[in-house]
Amino acid sequence: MSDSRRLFFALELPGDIQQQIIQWQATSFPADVGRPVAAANLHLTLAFLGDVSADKQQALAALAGRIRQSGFTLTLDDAGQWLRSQVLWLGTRQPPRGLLQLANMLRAQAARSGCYQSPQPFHPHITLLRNAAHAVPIPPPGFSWRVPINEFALYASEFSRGRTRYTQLERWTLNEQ
Ligand code: 3AM
Repeated sequence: MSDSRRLFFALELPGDIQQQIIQWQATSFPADVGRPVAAANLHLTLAFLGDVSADKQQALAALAGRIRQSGFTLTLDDAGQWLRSQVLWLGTRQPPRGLLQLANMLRAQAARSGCYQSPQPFHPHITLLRNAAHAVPIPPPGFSWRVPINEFALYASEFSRGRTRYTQLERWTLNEQ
């Protein structure tokens, strides 16, 4: 039996923001536009690791634990659609430096540990709808959620009985001490 799991590093969103995002999504798009991501699964991916063995998971977690940087505020004030990946997303017009620094560090650590990293630049986003194959009008963002980010986490992605579930495995606080 394989001991590898599909892993990724991501930012978790506070529960109240998750609920507000779901509400905005439900009132802004027709129900048949795509498959909504469940509130508890809303996250911002920092680095996708792919299928990772238990040993490599431990090594990557140890590296992540050595990251020293401050928290930051994420302002969610943008939304869009990528037809190629059929994703409708929420994002930020101005990614804070801390977010880019954290994602770059985790992606570099993953690459050095042998996890394939896409050559595509990092586009911070929160996926709201999947299988959104047809272009839909995106209402002008009548929102601007400011989300304080003080930690990041390692997640496992599991697919069973037709559902994807993300399980938080470990988390780290962002502070420079
Ligand atoms: O929810 P988002 O889109 O931010 O798209 C997948 C999801 O991110 C992404 O990893 C997150 C957790 O599943 N993902 C899945 N396969 C991927 C791949 N081969 C991938 N990202 C990059 N390369």
